[in-house]
Amino acid sequence: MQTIIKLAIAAAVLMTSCAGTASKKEQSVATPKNNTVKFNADSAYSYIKRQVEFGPRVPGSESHSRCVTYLTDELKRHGVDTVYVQTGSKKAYTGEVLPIKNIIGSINPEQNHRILIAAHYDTRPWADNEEDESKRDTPIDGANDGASGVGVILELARILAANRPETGVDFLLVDAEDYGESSGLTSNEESWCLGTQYWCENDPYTSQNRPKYGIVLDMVGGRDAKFHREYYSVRNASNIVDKVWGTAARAGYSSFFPNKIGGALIDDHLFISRNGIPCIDIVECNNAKTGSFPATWHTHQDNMNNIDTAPLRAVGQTVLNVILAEKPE
Ligand code: AHN
Ligand code: ZN
Repeated sequence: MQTIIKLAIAAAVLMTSCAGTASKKEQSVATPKNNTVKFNADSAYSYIKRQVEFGPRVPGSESHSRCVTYLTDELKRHGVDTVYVQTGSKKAYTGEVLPIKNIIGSINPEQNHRILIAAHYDTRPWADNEEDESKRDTPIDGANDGASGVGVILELARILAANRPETGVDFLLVDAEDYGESSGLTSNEESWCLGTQYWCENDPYTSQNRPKYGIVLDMVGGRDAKFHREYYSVRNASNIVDKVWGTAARAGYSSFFPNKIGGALIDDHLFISRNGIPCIDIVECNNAKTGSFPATWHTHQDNMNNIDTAPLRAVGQTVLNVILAEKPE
Protein backbone atom coordinates (compact mmCIF):
# COMPACT_ATOMS: atom_id res chain seq x y z
CA MET A 1 0.00 0.00 0.00
CA GLN A 2 2.79 2.39 1.03
CA THR A 3 4.60 1.70 -2.22
CA ILE A 4 1.49 2.29 -4.29
CA ILE A 5 0.97 5.70 -2.69
CA LYS A 6 4.63 6.60 -3.20
CA LEU A 7 4.41 5.50 -6.82
CA ALA A 8 1.29 7.57 -7.34
CA ILE A 9 3.02 10.65 -5.93
CA ALA A 10 6.08 10.01 -8.09
CA ALA A 11 3.87 9.62 -11.16
CA ALA A 12 2.00 12.81 -10.39
CA VAL A 13 5.23 14.74 -9.91
CA LEU A 14 6.59 13.34 -13.14
CA MET A 15 3.45 14.11 -15.13
CA THR A 16 2.91 17.57 -13.75
CA SER A 17 6.55 18.68 -13.82
CA CYS A 18 6.32 18.41 -17.61
CA ALA A 19 3.29 20.69 -17.54
CA GLY A 20 5.11 23.05 -15.17
CA THR A 21 2.60 22.85 -12.31
CA ALA A 22 4.40 20.31 -10.16
CA SER A 23 3.96 22.00 -6.79
CA LYS A 24 0.19 22.36 -7.09
CA LYS A 25 -0.55 18.77 -8.23
CA GLU A 26 2.05 17.30 -5.92
CA GLN A 27 0.34 19.01 -3.03
CA SER A 28 -3.10 17.70 -3.88
CA VAL A 29 -1.80 14.12 -4.03
CA ALA A 30 0.16 14.46 -0.79
CA THR A 31 -2.56 16.29 1.23
CA PRO A 32 -3.47 14.32 4.37
CA LYS A 33 -6.84 12.57 4.24
CA ASN A 34 -8.49 14.90 6.76
CA ASN A 35 -8.07 17.94 4.58
CA THR A 36 -9.52 16.27 1.52
CA VAL A 37 -13.04 16.29 2.98
CA LYS A 38 -14.52 19.55 1.76
CA PHE A 39 -17.16 21.55 3.58
CA ASN A 40 -19.78 22.78 1.10
CA ALA A 41 -20.75 26.35 2.06
CA ASP A 42 -23.44 26.56 -0.66
CA SER A 43 -25.13 23.61 0.93
CA ALA A 44 -24.98 25.28 4.38
CA TYR A 45 -26.40 28.44 2.78
CA SER A 46 -29.36 26.48 1.38
CA TYR A 47 -30.09 25.02 4.86
CA ILE A 48 -30.16 28.56 6.25
CA LYS A 49 -32.53 29.72 3.51
CA ARG A 50 -34.88 26.81 4.17
CA GLN A 51 -35.12 27.72 7.87
CA VAL A 52 -35.78 31.39 7.11
CA GLU A 53 -38.55 30.42 4.66
CA PHE A 54 -40.56 28.96 7.54
CA GLY A 55 -40.85 32.49 8.95
CA PRO A 56 -39.56 33.60 12.38
CA ARG A 57 -38.98 30.52 14.59
CA VAL A 58 -40.41 32.00 17.78
CA PRO A 59 -40.95 29.37 20.51
CA GLY A 60 -44.56 28.19 20.54
CA SER A 61 -45.29 29.38 16.97
CA GLU A 62 -46.46 27.35 13.99
CA SER A 63 -43.30 28.28 12.00
CA HIS A 64 -41.14 27.09 14.88
CA SER A 65 -42.84 23.72 15.05
CA ARG A 66 -42.61 23.23 11.26
CA CYS A 67 -38.91 24.01 11.51
CA VAL A 68 -38.45 21.38 14.25
CA THR A 69 -39.91 18.79 11.89
CA TYR A 70 -37.63 19.97 9.07
CA LEU A 71 -34.47 19.85 11.23
CA THR A 72 -35.15 16.38 12.67
CA ASP A 73 -36.05 15.01 9.22
CA GLU A 74 -32.92 16.54 7.74
CA LEU A 75 -30.61 14.99 10.37
CA LYS A 76 -32.26 11.60 9.77
CA ARG A 77 -32.08 11.96 5.98
CA HIS A 78 -28.35 12.66 6.21
CA GLY A 79 -27.83 9.38 8.06
CA VAL A 80 -27.13 10.64 11.60
CA ASP A 81 -27.32 7.49 13.77
CA THR A 82 -29.78 8.63 16.44
CA VAL A 83 -32.07 11.66 16.30
CA TYR A 84 -34.62 12.70 18.91
CA VAL A 85 -36.36 15.74 20.34
CA GLN A 86 -35.96 16.49 24.04
CA THR A 87 -39.12 18.24 25.25
CA GLY A 88 -39.82 20.26 28.38
CA SER A 89 -40.68 23.79 29.44
CA LYS A 90 -39.03 26.85 30.96
CA LYS A 91 -40.39 30.06 32.41
CA ALA A 92 -39.31 33.14 30.44
CA TYR A 93 -38.55 36.49 32.10
CA THR A 94 -41.87 37.72 30.69
CA GLY A 95 -43.71 35.21 32.87
CA GLU A 96 -44.71 33.05 29.90
CA VAL A 97 -44.05 29.33 30.18
CA LEU A 98 -42.28 28.36 26.96
CA PRO A 99 -42.36 24.89 25.49
CA ILE A 100 -38.78 23.68 24.96
CA LYS A 101 -37.78 21.42 22.09
CA ASN A 102 -34.08 20.61 21.86
CA ILE A 103 -33.07 18.49 18.87
CA ILE A 104 -30.27 15.99 19.49
CA GLY A 105 -28.48 14.00 16.77
CA SER A 106 -25.58 11.63 17.43
CA ILE A 107 -22.87 10.11 15.25
CA ASN A 108 -21.16 6.98 16.67
CA PRO A 109 -23.47 6.90 19.73
CA GLU A 110 -21.61 3.92 21.25
CA GLN A 111 -18.29 5.79 21.36
CA ASN A 112 -17.38 7.19 24.81
CA HIS A 113 -14.99 9.80 23.43
CA ARG A 114 -17.38 12.52 22.22
CA ILE A 115 -17.50 16.13 21.03
CA LEU A 116 -20.53 18.38 21.30
CA ILE A 117 -21.43 20.84 18.52
CA ALA A 118 -24.32 23.18 19.34
CA ALA A 119 -26.31 26.08 17.89
CA HIS A 120 -29.66 27.68 18.68
CA TYR A 121 -32.42 27.45 16.08
CA ASP A 122 -35.06 29.70 17.67
CA THR A 123 -35.28 33.36 16.68
CA ARG A 124 -35.90 36.47 18.72
CA PRO A 125 -39.58 37.50 18.97
CA TRP A 126 -38.63 41.19 18.85
CA ALA A 127 -36.40 43.50 16.83
CA ASP A 128 -35.38 45.58 19.83
CA ASN A 129 -32.36 47.09 18.09
CA GLU A 130 -34.46 48.68 15.32
CA GLU A 131 -34.07 52.46 15.27
CA ASP A 132 -37.70 52.89 14.29
CA GLU A 133 -39.66 52.13 17.44
CA SER A 134 -42.73 51.00 15.52
CA LYS A 135 -40.74 48.10 14.07
CA ARG A 136 -39.44 46.76 17.36
CA ASP A 137 -42.40 44.56 18.26
CA THR A 138 -42.26 42.24 15.26
CA PRO A 139 -40.12 39.09 15.09
CA ILE A 140 -36.96 38.90 12.98
CA ASP A 141 -35.91 36.47 10.23
CA GLY A 142 -32.87 35.46 12.25
CA ALA A 143 -30.90 34.36 9.19
CA ASN A 144 -27.62 34.98 11.01
CA ASP A 145 -28.84 34.91 14.62
CA GLY A 146 -30.29 31.43 14.68
CA ALA A 147 -30.28 29.85 11.23
CA SER A 148 -26.57 30.26 10.38
CA GLY A 149 -25.08 28.02 13.08
CA VAL A 150 -27.72 25.38 12.40
CA GLY A 151 -27.05 25.57 8.65
CA VAL A 152 -23.38 24.80 9.27
CA ILE A 153 -24.33 21.92 11.60
CA LEU A 154 -26.68 20.34 9.05
CA GLU A 155 -23.87 20.37 6.49
CA LEU A 156 -21.43 18.90 9.04
CA ALA A 157 -24.00 16.17 9.76
CA ARG A 158 -24.33 15.35 6.06
CA ILE A 159 -20.56 15.09 5.65
CA LEU A 160 -19.82 13.19 8.87
CA ALA A 161 -22.54 10.59 8.33
CA ALA A 162 -20.71 9.69 5.10
CA ASN A 163 -17.10 10.33 6.26
CA ARG A 164 -17.06 8.68 9.65
CA PRO A 165 -14.99 10.40 12.35
CA GLU A 166 -13.12 8.30 14.93
CA THR A 167 -14.77 10.24 17.75
CA GLY A 168 -18.46 10.39 18.64
CA VAL A 169 -20.20 13.65 17.73
CA ASP A 170 -23.37 15.07 19.29
CA PHE A 171 -25.24 17.79 17.44
CA LEU A 172 -27.39 19.84 19.77
CA LEU A 173 -29.88 22.26 18.20
CA VAL A 174 -31.20 24.25 21.12
CA ASP A 175 -34.43 26.13 21.57
CA ALA A 176 -35.25 29.45 23.29
CA GLU A 177 -31.78 30.97 23.34
CA ASP A 178 -33.04 34.35 22.23
CA TYR A 179 -36.00 35.08 24.55
CA GLY A 180 -33.77 36.97 26.99
CA GLU A 181 -34.09 40.33 28.64
CA SER A 182 -32.04 43.06 27.05
CA SER A 183 -31.75 46.02 29.40
CA GLY A 184 -28.85 48.27 28.62
CA LEU A 185 -25.64 47.45 30.43
CA THR A 186 -26.91 45.01 33.02
CA SER A 187 -28.22 41.86 31.44
CA ASN A 188 -30.48 39.31 33.06
CA GLU A 189 -28.20 36.34 32.53
CA GLU A 190 -30.63 33.58 33.48
CA SER A 191 -33.25 34.88 31.02
CA TRP A 192 -31.11 33.81 28.02
CA CYS A 193 -30.37 30.33 26.68
CA LEU A 194 -33.44 28.65 28.19
CA GLY A 195 -33.21 25.59 25.93
CA THR A 196 -29.59 25.04 26.87
CA GLN A 197 -30.37 25.55 30.56
CA TYR A 198 -33.08 22.87 30.29
CA TRP A 199 -30.64 20.55 28.51
CA CYS A 200 -28.02 21.10 31.23
CA GLU A 201 -30.57 20.16 33.90
CA ASN A 202 -31.47 17.02 31.89
CA ASP A 203 -28.33 16.15 29.98
CA PRO A 204 -28.18 12.68 28.43
CA TYR A 205 -24.67 11.65 29.57
CA THR A 206 -23.01 9.25 31.95
CA SER A 207 -19.61 10.05 33.48
CA GLN A 208 -18.14 7.77 30.79
CA ASN A 209 -19.55 9.34 27.64
CA ARG A 210 -19.65 13.00 28.66
CA PRO A 211 -18.27 15.11 25.77
CA LYS A 212 -14.64 16.15 26.19
CA TYR A 213 -15.53 19.64 25.00
CA GLY A 214 -18.16 21.64 23.16
CA ILE A 215 -18.25 24.17 20.33
CA VAL A 216 -21.19 26.58 19.96
CA LEU A 217 -21.79 28.28 16.60
CA ASP A 218 -23.72 31.56 16.78
CA MET A 219 -23.92 34.26 14.09
CA VAL A 220 -21.38 32.64 11.78
CA GLY A 221 -22.77 33.82 8.41
CA GLY A 222 -22.61 37.61 8.47
CA ARG A 223 -20.92 39.60 5.71
CA ASP A 224 -17.32 40.48 6.62
CA ALA A 225 -17.64 38.46 9.83
CA LYS A 226 -14.54 37.85 11.90
CA PHE A 227 -14.40 35.53 14.86
CA HIS A 228 -12.40 36.88 17.77
CA ARG A 229 -11.48 34.71 20.73
CA GLU A 230 -14.58 35.21 22.87
CA TYR A 231 -13.73 36.05 26.47
CA TYR A 232 -15.52 33.23 28.39
CA SER A 233 -14.32 30.67 25.83
CA VAL A 234 -10.74 31.63 26.61
CA ARG A 235 -11.44 31.63 30.34
CA ASN A 236 -13.19 28.24 30.44
CA ALA A 237 -11.59 26.29 27.57
CA SER A 238 -8.44 28.04 26.36
CA ASN A 239 -6.93 24.80 25.00
CA ILE A 240 -9.99 24.34 22.76
CA VAL A 241 -9.79 27.94 21.57
CA ASP A 242 -6.11 27.33 20.70
CA LYS A 243 -6.98 24.09 18.91
CA VAL A 244 -9.76 25.68 16.83
CA TRP A 245 -7.93 28.91 15.98
CA GLY A 246 -4.81 26.89 15.13
CA THR A 247 -6.80 24.57 12.87
CA ALA A 248 -8.36 27.60 11.15
CA ALA A 249 -4.92 29.08 10.49
CA ARG A 250 -3.58 25.80 9.04
CA ALA A 251 -6.61 25.62 6.72
CA GLY A 252 -5.86 29.15 5.46
CA TYR A 253 -8.59 30.95 7.39
CA SER A 254 -6.56 33.06 9.82
CA SER A 255 -8.07 36.25 8.37
CA PHE A 256 -11.49 35.07 9.66
CA PHE A 257 -10.07 33.97 13.04
CA PRO A 258 -7.91 36.80 14.39
CA ASN A 259 -5.80 35.90 17.40
CA LYS A 260 -7.41 38.67 19.40
CA ILE A 261 -9.64 38.56 22.41
CA GLY A 262 -13.30 39.43 21.78
CA GLY A 263 -16.29 40.44 23.91
CA ALA A 264 -17.64 38.45 26.87
CA LEU A 265 -20.98 36.89 25.92
CA ILE A 266 -23.84 35.34 27.79
CA ASP A 267 -24.48 32.59 25.29
CA ASP A 268 -25.16 28.84 25.22
CA HIS A 269 -21.48 27.97 25.70
CA LEU A 270 -21.40 29.60 29.14
CA PHE A 271 -24.12 27.32 30.55
CA ILE A 272 -22.56 24.24 28.92
CA SER A 273 -19.17 25.07 30.48
CA ARG A 274 -20.83 25.53 33.87
CA ASN A 275 -22.36 22.08 33.39
CA GLY A 276 -18.87 20.56 33.28
CA ILE A 277 -18.25 20.42 29.52
CA PRO A 278 -15.58 23.01 28.61
CA CYS A 279 -17.21 24.91 25.77
CA ILE A 280 -16.25 27.68 23.37
CA ASP A 281 -18.34 30.02 21.22
CA ILE A 282 -17.48 30.76 17.61
CA VAL A 283 -19.42 34.00 17.29
CA GLU A 284 -19.05 37.41 15.71
CA CYS A 285 -18.40 39.40 18.88
CA ASN A 286 -16.10 42.19 17.74
CA ASN A 287 -17.68 43.65 14.62
CA ALA A 288 -15.56 46.36 12.94
CA LYS A 289 -18.42 48.89 12.98
CA THR A 290 -20.19 48.15 16.25
CA GLY A 291 -17.28 46.83 18.33
CA SER A 292 -19.45 43.90 19.37
CA PHE A 293 -22.27 42.08 17.55
CA PRO A 294 -22.98 42.64 13.84
CA ALA A 295 -24.96 45.78 12.96
CA THR A 296 -27.89 43.57 11.87
CA TRP A 297 -28.17 42.03 15.35
CA HIS A 298 -31.80 41.95 16.56
CA THR A 299 -32.94 44.08 13.63
CA HIS A 300 -34.97 43.28 10.50
CA GLN A 301 -31.70 43.47 8.55
CA ASP A 302 -30.83 40.05 9.92
CA ASN A 303 -32.10 38.45 6.70
CA MET A 304 -30.76 36.37 3.79
CA ASN A 305 -29.37 39.47 2.02
CA ASN A 306 -26.75 39.74 4.73
CA ILE A 307 -25.61 36.11 4.72
CA ASP A 308 -22.33 35.30 3.01
CA THR A 309 -20.89 31.88 2.17
CA ALA A 310 -17.28 32.95 2.93
CA PRO A 311 -17.53 32.96 6.75
CA LEU A 312 -19.76 29.85 6.58
CA ARG A 313 -16.98 28.06 4.69
CA ALA A 314 -14.25 29.26 7.09
CA VAL A 315 -16.19 28.10 10.15
CA GLY A 316 -17.55 24.89 8.62
CA GLN A 317 -14.22 23.70 7.22
CA THR A 318 -12.42 24.54 10.46
CA VAL A 319 -14.87 22.64 12.67
CA LEU A 320 -14.90 19.72 10.20
CA ASN A 321 -11.07 19.53 10.33
CA VAL A 322 -11.13 19.65 14.14
CA ILE A 323 -13.62 16.77 14.32
CA LEU A 324 -11.82 14.59 11.76
CA ALA A 325 -8.49 15.09 13.55
CA GLU A 326 -9.94 14.01 16.91
CA LYS A 327 -8.62 10.64 18.17
CA PRO A 328 -10.20 8.75 21.08
CA GLU A 329 -7.46 8.31 23.69
C1 AHN B 1 -26.71 38.95 25.56
O1 AHN B 1 -27.02 39.88 24.88
C2 AHN B 1 -26.64 39.07 27.03
N1 AHN B 1 -26.43 37.76 25.07
C3 AHN B 1 -26.50 37.55 23.67
C4 AHN B 1 -26.62 36.14 23.31
C5 AHN B 1 -27.20 36.08 21.98
C6 AHN B 1 -28.37 36.63 21.60
N2 AHN B 1 -26.69 35.49 20.95
C7 AHN B 1 -27.49 35.65 19.94
N3 AHN B 1 -28.52 36.35 20.32
ZN1 ZN C 1 -30.01 36.96 19.36
